Amino acid sequence: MDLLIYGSGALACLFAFRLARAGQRVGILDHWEEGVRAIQAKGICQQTGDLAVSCQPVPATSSAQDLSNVPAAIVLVKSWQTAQAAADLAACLAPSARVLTLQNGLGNAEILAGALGAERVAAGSTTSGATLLAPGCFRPGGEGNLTLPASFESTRLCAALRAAGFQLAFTQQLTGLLWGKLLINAAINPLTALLEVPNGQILELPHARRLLAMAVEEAAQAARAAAVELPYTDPLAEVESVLRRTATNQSSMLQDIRRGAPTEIDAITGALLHSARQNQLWLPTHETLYHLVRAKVDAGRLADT
Ligand code: KPL
Repeated sequence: MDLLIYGSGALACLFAFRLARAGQRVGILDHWEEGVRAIQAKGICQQTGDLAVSCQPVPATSSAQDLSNVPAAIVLVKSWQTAQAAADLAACLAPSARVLTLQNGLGNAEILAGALGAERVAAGSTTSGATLLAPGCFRPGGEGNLTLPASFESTRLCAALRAAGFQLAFTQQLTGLLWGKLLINAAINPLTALLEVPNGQILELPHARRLLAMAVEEAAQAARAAAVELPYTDPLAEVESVLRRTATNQSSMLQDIRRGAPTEIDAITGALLHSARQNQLWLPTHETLYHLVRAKVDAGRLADT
């Protein structure tokens, strides 16, 4: 195996599919049994319009004990699964292996570094969208940016991503990079999850667009208060551009809510509110979005009982 994708959700399938089609020997590790079983049986399927393209075989397992000496890994599970990912990767990576996390939210790289060593772990950011249609089957939801730490530029992992057609950008400003993605997720994910609309529709709903602008402004204030330099000069224009590029995509938070899965509201909006509070800043729009998402999840649970 050249590369392990940790996860079998929408983005994990997208990355594994593209890398495997480019000739990389990719494997999947995830604890979601249904996803793993579907990939074991049928490989990974990409659905675009009426066209379904399958890529197989893609070796998949739910146990790190099945793997050893893995040379590199990309972590694409939800932020609440990072501690499990860290333990699994510690058990199956080669001593020199590098790990890239492309997860949403803050704090994932720190958890991985705690188990694997800071020198082996790096955090990047992707604004690509993908929707999981069924276990092992995804629909790409728009081409995004893939920005990685400059320290990763000459790794085999980067060469593999380039060969698979990913357009890579590099930065030395890692905190800015992660906050740049945090702001995008904090603006888009709760709103799309609450309104149950695909990303692009936010731009067509005047009141949602107003809320989006308020959320972006508050998140930019929080970044300034934390002395973080965002990787773009006009945050609202950046968020609107992501919404346009991923217009038909369902945000990951909307997909989580629809599946009854835990959301990343704490790693995204919770992390933003936490940072703001530390700098004596009050973010009323995010505070409200946070509680509305939590309330929606609770209401969904109640309806299921
Ligand atoms: O990262 C995303 C997500 O849904 O989590 C965006 C970029 C908003 C794409 O949907």
